[in-house]
Amino acid sequence: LRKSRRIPTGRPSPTAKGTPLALGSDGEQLLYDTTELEVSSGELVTLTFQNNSTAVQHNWVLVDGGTAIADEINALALEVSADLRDASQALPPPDTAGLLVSSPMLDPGGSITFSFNAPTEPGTYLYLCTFPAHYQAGMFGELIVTE
Ligand SMILES: [Cu+2]
Repeated sequence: LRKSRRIPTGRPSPTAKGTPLALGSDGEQLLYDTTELEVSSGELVTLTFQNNSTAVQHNWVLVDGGTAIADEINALALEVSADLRDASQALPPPDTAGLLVSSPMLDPGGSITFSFNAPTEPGTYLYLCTFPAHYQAGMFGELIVTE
């Protein structure tokens, strides 16, 4: 596992310019409505994430790799929520190795826009929702970074 790059995590920056990306949760399902996003290496991206559910919370977490690191980070988030006995706190600690970007947990109907720099190394990076059981239900997708 490479050392996590320091990328600001999930801070709203409404004035930041950058390639706009948008995705949401898929209605009431434990899925994203977009399971593939494409960006260029290192470019500034401004992502809007919309929780379209009327009932459950969701977030958007980008990891530095594929399923192995996503599994690990999801498990960490679950531990945090179990310790606090609060599913809405199922977030990976900010300094977690392999964590690139993490939005806050959004309430039903909520949305957030924030900016981050895409990874510089071309490849496929998983994003997932770390609310308990959502990742296992299929709430993940791929960020494709091209040169
Ligand atoms: Cu979710």
